Amino acid sequence: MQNSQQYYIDLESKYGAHNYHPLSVVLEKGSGIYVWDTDGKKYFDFLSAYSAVNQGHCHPRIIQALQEQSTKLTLTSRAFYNNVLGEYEKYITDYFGYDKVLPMNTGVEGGETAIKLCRKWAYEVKKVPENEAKIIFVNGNFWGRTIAAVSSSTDPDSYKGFGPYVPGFELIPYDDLEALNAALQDPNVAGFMVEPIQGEAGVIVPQSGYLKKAFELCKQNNVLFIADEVQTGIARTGKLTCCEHEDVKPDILILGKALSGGVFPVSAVLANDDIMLCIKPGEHGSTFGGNPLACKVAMAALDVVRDENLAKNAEKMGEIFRIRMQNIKSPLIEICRGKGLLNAIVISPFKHKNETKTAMDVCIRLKENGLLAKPTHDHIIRFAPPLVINETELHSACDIIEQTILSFN
Ligand code: IF1
Repeated sequence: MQNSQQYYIDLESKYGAHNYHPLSVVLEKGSGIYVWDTDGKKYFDFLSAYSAVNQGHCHPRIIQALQEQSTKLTLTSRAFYNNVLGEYEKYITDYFGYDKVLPMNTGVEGGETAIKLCRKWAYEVKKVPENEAKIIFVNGNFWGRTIAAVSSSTDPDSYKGFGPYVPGFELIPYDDLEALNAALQDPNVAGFMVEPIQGEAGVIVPQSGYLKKAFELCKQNNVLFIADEVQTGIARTGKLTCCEHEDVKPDILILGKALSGGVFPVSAVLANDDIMLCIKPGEHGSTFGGNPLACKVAMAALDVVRDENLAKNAEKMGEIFRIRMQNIKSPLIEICRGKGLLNAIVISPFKHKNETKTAMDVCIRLKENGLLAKPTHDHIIRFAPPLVINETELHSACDIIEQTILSFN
């Protein structure tokens, strides 16, 4: 039937590539922390488009910036100057405390850019022999879907069947300083790229002090510390960047997702001059990177983060959330972990009415009860609401999660 949710689901199935397995809900409207399906049912959005809508859906200030700029000038390419890019570059470098920014679009392009920049720096500054530069990654990393990104992946779903792979990448265990120290002894190592909290791996928080020590080890060995804060950045974990929790200022900082408040893809790579100026005209770029529409949207999105104190709110709400989860008396929840409003619960496989159930079954029932969340790796549910959520709303959402979990007892 036209306009039923099944109608839209069938359309996607018939005409779209089958590269996703969404929860069966069709959304048509979003505002703040809520989304509505095509039947008018309202949900708490506890995924926030994988942390891209930290500022909440359709934030009026961001949408206003979009509307105003969209009638003036949207894209010039970088073949010409535009009157917004420079203003944005000043704004974002002040905001995060770096000399320079290189604007891109998606998160994975940010990662690609960081790796190119790091390799270039290795040859020009560190004097690594040509084509010998190595970048160290950690097991379980996720930074996107390009050939380079899957070449560094340890998840067969991501890499299997897509070879041959990009050379020059090395893998070590996450949260393992000894392994990092050993890997850094190779003089051809140029960079260490890491998520301060691993998102896709299941919200894996390293031991306290890991980032700080890893950064110091990189410094001792003249290796660039590259932070992939595409998911953890922009207030999600209770600070502007997750690295700030340990007073670490990465040599290269990658941002994406919430940089536009979820309006469209905007990413950025930040670094100081000694690194950023290694890339010369013609050596890197993108048609859409730094377009004036994106620049205005990103400035509005970052204004909102600052003016609405979203980092502080994420920190406070996150603490309440984890306490609420820890107080649920159910054998289903093995553990709740996270920082700020990037959290996950681990579900132990369980039987309900003689059927084996997984995190997906919990998410389906959460959806029926008015809260959207997505499982990762069968047994983990990530909870990441927009950072504009207030305490009353958070408690209502926690009530739904608690009642849903208890309904399986
Ligand atoms: C998908 C997860 C989130 C990222 C980090 C770079 C990128 C991502 C740390 C690339 C992207 C996504 C992409 C999305 C699923 C998703 C995800 F489930 F895989 F773990 F966010 F939680 N660095 N993360 O998390 O950014 O190019 O996509 O803009 O469907 O692939 P992108």
